[in-house]
Amino acid sequence: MLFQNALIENSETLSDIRVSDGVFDEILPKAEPLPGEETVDLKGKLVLPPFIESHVHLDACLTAGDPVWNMSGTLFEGIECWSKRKDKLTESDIRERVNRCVRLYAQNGVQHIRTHVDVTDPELTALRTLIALREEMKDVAEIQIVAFPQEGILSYPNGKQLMRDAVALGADCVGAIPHFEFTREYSVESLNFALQLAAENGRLVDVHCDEIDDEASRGLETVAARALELGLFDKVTASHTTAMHSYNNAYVLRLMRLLKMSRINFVANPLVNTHLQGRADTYPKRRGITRVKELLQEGINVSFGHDDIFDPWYPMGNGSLRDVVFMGLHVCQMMGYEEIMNSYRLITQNAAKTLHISERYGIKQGLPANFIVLDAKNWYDALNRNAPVLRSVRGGKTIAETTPGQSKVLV
Ligand code: 17E
Ligand code: FE2
Repeated sequence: MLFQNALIENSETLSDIRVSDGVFDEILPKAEPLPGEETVDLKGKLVLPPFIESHVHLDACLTAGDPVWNMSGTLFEGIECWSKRKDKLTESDIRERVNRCVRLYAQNGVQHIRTHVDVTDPELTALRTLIALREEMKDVAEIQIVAFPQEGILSYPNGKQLMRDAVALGADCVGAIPHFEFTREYSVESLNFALQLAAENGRLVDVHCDEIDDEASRGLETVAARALELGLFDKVTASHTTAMHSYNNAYVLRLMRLLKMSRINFVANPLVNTHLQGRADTYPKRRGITRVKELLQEGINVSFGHDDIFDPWYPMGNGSLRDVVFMGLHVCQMMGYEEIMNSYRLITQNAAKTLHISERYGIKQGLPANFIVLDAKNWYDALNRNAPVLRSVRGGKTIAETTPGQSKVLV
């Protein structure tokens, strides 16, 4: 099959993309159709590698208000609301919601999802269900699962064993939540345990790290030190790190050296953390987003995630990573021309590094023919006009299509 007239990744010149047996066969300025070859005219639209959701909680998706709404808008009330919902979790309930949510992502051009799944549940119901769905839904999206101890590892009954069980059942990544543990000692011990568990079992790491407006929350330095010492390096990701917003600059200067040496990845969730953070402030109110611009300037990998789709922590969410980038550029003050133009990387190539899939991701000869087509000429245009994803192609097959609406001015 030949996809003609694509503008690949902000290129100003057209390309044709030949796909054979589900793989990118040739990418050329101009290719003649072979006898009998099917052609699709992409009409000079923007083509990107598929969007990657590098941080979401699929087990909790689409549960906002059930059984109670989060009235304060804090992370901690969200955890209490979720704990009530967790009591009613069943396999069929999780299946139905995750199916709807992954399809919502598919409409928006997302083909890879890293989901945190709460394992502070003696039955591990959500984890077992997500592991089954990871296989069943692989034609829609590639799902990566983090064993996420929402209520702590040391501060939850049998927490360490639940983490070990989750890894034995097949979780791809090990999580932790140092800022939620009862004490600083527990916080450090939970991180030592989590990174050691990952190292012993050949898994990735993704820690909910310092998601609090407390400048004394310093799980990050422990994560980075262990990533370096255990040789895990870029297999490790620190998510949220919102306390870094509040760290003093002298400490950040010292920390940055370790962060670079450790080569860990960062995920920021700009929609959700501008909503959850600053809740104990009067005025001025902190934005509570990590130092994205400064990390990128130091050559450290950062991706952006949605975090929530209509759940106890966030009462909105539509599966559009464009909205995540749009918010992130505003709140991180990254509105220079190049910053806007290249910001799709936060939800494509940078997220691929976070998921540790870079070597099999991208629009390159020989790789799986996965790509999306946006109703725009480049990313700046797509972002500014909220252009729909016209088509999502996975393994050479179109798995989602959108027909844009039309509006007219009548005067
Ligand atoms: N759980 C958590 O600890 N932090 C979050 N941002 C979400 C769930 C969404
Ligand atoms: Fe999260």
